[in-house]
Amino acid sequence: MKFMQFLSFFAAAFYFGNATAQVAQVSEPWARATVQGQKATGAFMTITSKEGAKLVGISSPVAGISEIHEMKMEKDVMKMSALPSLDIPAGKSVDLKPGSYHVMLMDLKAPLADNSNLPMTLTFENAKGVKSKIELQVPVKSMNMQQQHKH
Ligand SMILES: [Cu+2]
Repeated sequence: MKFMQFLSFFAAAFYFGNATAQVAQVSEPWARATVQGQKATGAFMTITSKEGAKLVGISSPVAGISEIHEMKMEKDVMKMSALPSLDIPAGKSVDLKPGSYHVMLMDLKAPLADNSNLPMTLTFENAKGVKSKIELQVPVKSMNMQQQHKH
């Protein structure tokens, strides 16, 4: 009997955990390492949301300015522009990757060393306009590490 009680408690706890899951999930975040004097870099990740959400804000203590950027070809020239928000459609994953959407960290306070971590806070808004935050520890990788990281 005791064992059954334990099992049902475990099941309830597990269900509760799912029910209060965050509005979005972030996987495989990484940021590109910088050298002395470099003032900006990109951070990348995959974001998914079961119900759909919007990424509306980014902040990190390592950067004076953190923005959501989009990269696009315009008349054969790659251009970057800041987006006020990024839609994460329900059930789809949105890739932030080099040459596409990315987090732009500007006005860096110190170089980002390979194999370090940087704290980052993402603010999401759900369909009802309710905001929630996700705190990340983003691994910093050099360009070479990025290729090794590919599965
Ligand atoms: Cu950018």
